[in-house]
Amino acid sequence: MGFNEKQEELVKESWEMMKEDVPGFSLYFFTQILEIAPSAKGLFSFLKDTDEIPQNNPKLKAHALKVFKMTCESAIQLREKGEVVVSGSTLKYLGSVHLQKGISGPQFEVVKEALLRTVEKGVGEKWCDEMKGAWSEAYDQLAAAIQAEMNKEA
Ligand code: HEM
Ligand code: ISQ
Repeated sequence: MGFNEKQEELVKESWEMMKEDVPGFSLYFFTQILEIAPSAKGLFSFLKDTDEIPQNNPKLKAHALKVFKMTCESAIQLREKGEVVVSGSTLKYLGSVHLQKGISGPQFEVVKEALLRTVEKGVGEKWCDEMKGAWSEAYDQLAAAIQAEMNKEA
């Protein structure tokens, strides 16, 4: 399903607000993932040797940033092209990373919920159903593309 300009605008606008505090929101994003699914902790190599979620772990920050950015890109492409186009090699790579980690459908829902909570916190009172819908759609399309790649490879 394509995206309209309003939806793209909403995603871009909220991303601009979140950029102000990338470390903070990365940490919050990750905290939410673990709150919803504590067992996910063991999956992430950068958490293996710690008991706590590191406050300022550069790897965690970089990873979370990529996820946000990709979801944003996904939104922009949905508007421009009507579908998500991640460059072939990136998608292949993401497919294989997540396949190797044994990530499945329900976990994609966990990350989605955590992402939405993070955006909600990030934009404060600007949060609304339309914004939630736009981020949901952008994420779902991106997740579908990754999962399709995973299925191809499996
Ligand atoms: C790794 C994005 C969904 C768990 C990664 C990386 C990216 C990414 C960019 C880093 C690859 C690298 O640079 O090495 C995404 C996106 C998702 C998604 C865009 C959904 C649209 C998920 C889900 C899970 C998950 C649902 C399940 C909890 C992981 C794990 C790694 C990873 C465990 C490896 C981290 C490590 O140990 O280095 N993901 N991901 N991802 N992702 Fe995701
Ligand atoms: C990798 N994949 C999905 C979500 C993530 C959140 C934080 C860090 C890494 C991630």
